[in-house]
Amino acid sequence: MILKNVIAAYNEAVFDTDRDKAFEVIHEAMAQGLTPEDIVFKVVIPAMELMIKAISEDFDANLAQHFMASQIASQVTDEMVALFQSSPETIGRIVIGTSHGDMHTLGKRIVSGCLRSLMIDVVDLGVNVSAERFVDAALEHDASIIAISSMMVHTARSEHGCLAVRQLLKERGLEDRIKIVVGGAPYTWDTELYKIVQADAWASDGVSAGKVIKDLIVGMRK
Ligand code: B12
Repeated sequence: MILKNVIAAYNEAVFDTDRDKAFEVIHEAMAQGLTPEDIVFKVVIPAMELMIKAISEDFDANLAQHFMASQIASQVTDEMVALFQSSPETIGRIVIGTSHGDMHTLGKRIVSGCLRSLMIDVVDLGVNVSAERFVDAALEHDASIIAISSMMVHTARSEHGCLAVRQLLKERGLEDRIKIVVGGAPYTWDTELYKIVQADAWASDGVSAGKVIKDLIVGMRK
């Protein structure tokens, strides 16, 4: 099955919200030589983008279909990222989660997968994570980065989100030891937003997140 056919068959399965078919297409593609990285970056993410385009034309009408499609994409991504190629040495450890009040999971999962493939240890705290939990978990796991995913403007700007994490780091004297990286749609819409919410850095996707995080970790070691 060549890539073009895999993409067409996977898109059709996702638009039909046929989970079993989507997995069948992916497994067949892998049997024929596509790597897990190819599947996430060349098949799953472009299909998500198509779906996002469709939903932006009629959000309410497509919401249920889109939710199902997101679930399929999340499940496929989870299976694939566990199989990403990796080298033996880890660079550092981060905790990641979706900010307080925010239930969007897919971006975070993709970022986690990319980071793991770049040999960054990732502790996933899930969705709707409070500021206290981010900081406590970073200490518990000896992580040097707190990565916060926010898909909605109000959760990105919320006083319970990144701003509260910054406040806690200040109060506990942890700012030299733990840095904050943010990402998600609101930050791509306003590339200065990360400064307003007092993060140390932001990244637009999983691959650039890897670079930004690696630079921060190396910077802290100097
Ligand atoms: C899928 C989706 C949903 C799904 C979520 C399913 C799931 N399991 O995740 C469902 C249907 C459940 C949903 C619900 C809602 N949604 Co919604 N949703 C979306 C949609 C269409 C796509 C998000 C997505 O999955 N993108 C695909 C992934 C791959 O991309 P990504 O998340 O951007 O992630 C990439 C980067 O941003 C970055 N990144 C992401 N996180 C991080 C973190 C770090 C640290 C870094 C460095 C980088 C990074 O890397 C990722 C990989 O490249 C967006 C529209 C959009 N254009 O984004 C709306 C959108 C985010 N949703 C929106 C809204 C309003 C809602 C609801 C309130 C709807 C409702 N009325 O109930 C609820 C909120 C529920 C809640 N409390 O969280 C709005 C937010 C509007 C705003 N201005 O804030 C949007 C923008 C739609 C719109 N245009 O109005 N949603």
